[in-house]
Amino acid sequence: MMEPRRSDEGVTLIELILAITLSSIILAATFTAIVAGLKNTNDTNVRLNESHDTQLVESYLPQDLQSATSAFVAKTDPTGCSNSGPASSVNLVSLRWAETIGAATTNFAVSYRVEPASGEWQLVRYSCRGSASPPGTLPGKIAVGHKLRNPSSGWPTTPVTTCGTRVEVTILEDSGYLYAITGNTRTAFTGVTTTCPAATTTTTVASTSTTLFDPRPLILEVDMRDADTDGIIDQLVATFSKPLPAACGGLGAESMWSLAGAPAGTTVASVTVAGTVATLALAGNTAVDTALTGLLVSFTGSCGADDFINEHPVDQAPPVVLSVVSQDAGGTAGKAETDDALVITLSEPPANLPSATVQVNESGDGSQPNQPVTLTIAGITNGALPIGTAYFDGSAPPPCCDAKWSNATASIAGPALTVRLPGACQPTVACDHLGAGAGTFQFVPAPTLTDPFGNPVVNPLHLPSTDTPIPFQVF
Ligand SMILES: [Ca+2]
Ligand SMILES: [Ca+2]
Ligand SMILES: [Ca+2]
Repeated sequence: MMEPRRSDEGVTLIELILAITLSSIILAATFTAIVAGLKNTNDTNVRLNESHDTQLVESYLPQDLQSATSAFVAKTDPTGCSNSGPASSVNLVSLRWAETIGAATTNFAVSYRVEPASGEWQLVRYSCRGSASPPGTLPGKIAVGHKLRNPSSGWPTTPVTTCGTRVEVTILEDSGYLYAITGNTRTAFTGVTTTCPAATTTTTVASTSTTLFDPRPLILEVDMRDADTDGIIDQLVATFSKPLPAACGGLGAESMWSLAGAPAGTTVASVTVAGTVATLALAGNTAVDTALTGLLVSFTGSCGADDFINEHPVDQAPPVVLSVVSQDAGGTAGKAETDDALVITLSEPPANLPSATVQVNESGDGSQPNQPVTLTIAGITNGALPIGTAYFDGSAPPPCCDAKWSNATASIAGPALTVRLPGACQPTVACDHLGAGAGTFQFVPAPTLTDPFGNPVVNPLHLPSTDTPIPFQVF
């Protein structure tokens, strides 16, 4: 089975996404999760249920461990969020870390607690994020383990042990099934006094379970999409751990879902269920914003799937090109002059300018009039883009004709990306041979130009339009 992608609270999402980006860099984060202590049981159903829960915990805990830079294992440690959980809950481990995307640092806190709910003891993952440390935002909450033993009865004295970057969490199910999940953290924890544990050994605990438990579908990931690429989020796609009952979709199912931090007027218009996936069509959103960093999704279903609250959706909505404008500061439209600029406005700020200065090239065969000329902006255009003809003076001597600006400035202000020409070009011919060009232009973004979550910028309308060619003079 493929490793389930989980989003969970933005926390883990961020981690997931950054893990993909940084995994090749942060060798220390190299992660191995093992499930140890599998116990023989004669009851196939119990074993299947146990395996299922193991997979659920595995889909969350190891990734949190991989992100974490500090841990707290005291039973009374709070979640690290503004909500400390019910008084009867027992903390197994709290994890904290921070991630920096662009100029913003976000602090994360996750707590795994054993607490009573729905007539059983559950392993509940609290998570929250925010600019404060520790974050005090509304916590997300999801049950990742069911049918656990009462924490006051029979659990290991020290269910969480650490050694360097290795953390092992032992969980005791009500059936007597005892298992451990081990992961490696990015850096060795501070503030953890537990000494290195002995290697995990298989443990058999007397069974107390008399009721088989059928695990319900549990949320693995919520994705946020802009299906028609108009810059407005219009769809949420929720993936669960197992197929959803029919009652989770269709008429009335939209009332099970609630949104926080969505643009005014946004509602869930309909829910379509297919297998493990619920697709929510949104209505009423008019905000051009493919980031929606404050959006939280909650599910309180009566359809037979596990509830969750305050899930940060995974951003799968690419930045959309809304406009492309050429600014002629030098006075001759179509001729590259000092302070001329190209301004590309997007539905969200791009995350990764190649640098504050970029190389701009105008290339073409100017030895003859009206030959096609191309524009290349390193890291911003997808290679050399045609910009029309007659940008060069055909009287220029050979070799002809490339003009380069190696120190053009690139800057981002909100969703606007501006590339501005410096004074002097570096020609293979004299810059005074540059003439005024004319033609049509279509901006094709470099695939490396993305939002913070790696979605490449798209130009679905091919602005400025060349589908219906219009005159567009660059610079
Ligand atoms: Ca849309
Ligand atoms: Ca986005
Ligand atoms: Ca100009």
